[in-house]
Amino acid sequence: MDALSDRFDQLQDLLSSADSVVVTGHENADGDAVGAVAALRRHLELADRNVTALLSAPLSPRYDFMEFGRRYEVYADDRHRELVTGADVFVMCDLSTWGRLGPLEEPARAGTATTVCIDHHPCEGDGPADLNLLDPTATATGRLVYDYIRHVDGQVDREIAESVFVSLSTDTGWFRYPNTSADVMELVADLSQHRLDLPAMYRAIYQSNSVPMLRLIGQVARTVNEECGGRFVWATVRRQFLDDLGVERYESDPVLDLLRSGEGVSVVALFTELEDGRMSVSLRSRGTPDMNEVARKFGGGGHVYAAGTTFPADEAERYRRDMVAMIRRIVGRT
Ligand SMILES: [Mn+2]
Repeated sequence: MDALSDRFDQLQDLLSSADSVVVTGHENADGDAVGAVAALRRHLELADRNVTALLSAPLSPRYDFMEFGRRYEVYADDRHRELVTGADVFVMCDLSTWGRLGPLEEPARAGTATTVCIDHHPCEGDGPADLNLLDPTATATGRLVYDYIRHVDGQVDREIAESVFVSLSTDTGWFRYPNTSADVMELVADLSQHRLDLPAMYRAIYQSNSVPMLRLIGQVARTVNEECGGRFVWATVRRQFLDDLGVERYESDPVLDLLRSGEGVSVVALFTELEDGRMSVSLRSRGTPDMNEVARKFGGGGHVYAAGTTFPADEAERYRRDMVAMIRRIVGRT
């Protein structure tokens, strides 16, 4: 946090003189992106700033319990373009590449706002924005937002506590991943004092699969491929599965959780056929090999433990074969 202290001061200066601020996160916002955007939005509201939280798509219903569920807008070009291009400050959370902004990328780049990036993903260079608050050692981006709020002596109310908790709990896989430090647990103890109902939050985030989704998990489980003596497993979610089973809202996390529950599994790759023919890829490991490195070779990125990318429609099958072969080689060596 000390290393960011000067940048926190710069951010405070920037925000205190801004007439309008737009806050957003990456496309397909996960819990950390949502939590970080939510906490910063609420902080700015409490500080009497004119702030709008924009997301590129509706929140996953898993996060409907959050106060933030009623506090954001879904970006629509006809309604929000001027707001984005004319904002004084544009803050992007939990991403450090413009491409992950989805439909907000173009207006954000075209606008005159001073851009700010708050993130914990490994990033080459200084970061994409005018002011970059980057700390790849931070457990979650929500943690960085929380540290900023404390740095400027901002009030922490229930909505901020809930938001930061969502960031921490989801980016640590509900405190199961190696990034769950003593420091994180101390912060959780502090946040819990704000009447957070942790069992209810767990149910909402992790135990809210629809029956079609449960059937899909079973279907994918039947087609798991095993490599390197079971240390590497991969599977594909075909469009056909979703159509046949009537899955309306597909999310990869429950499938990934199942795959990595296998004994001795150290690397998981999940390929998902998208409607437009592209293929999205989610990679998970227990720390080695570095999933960020694998994803980067295919135009994506992420963390050591979790990374992803998207294959273009015309090359999807070939890229998948190449990626499986590459991971097989790397895992085979270890
Ligand atoms: Mn994150």
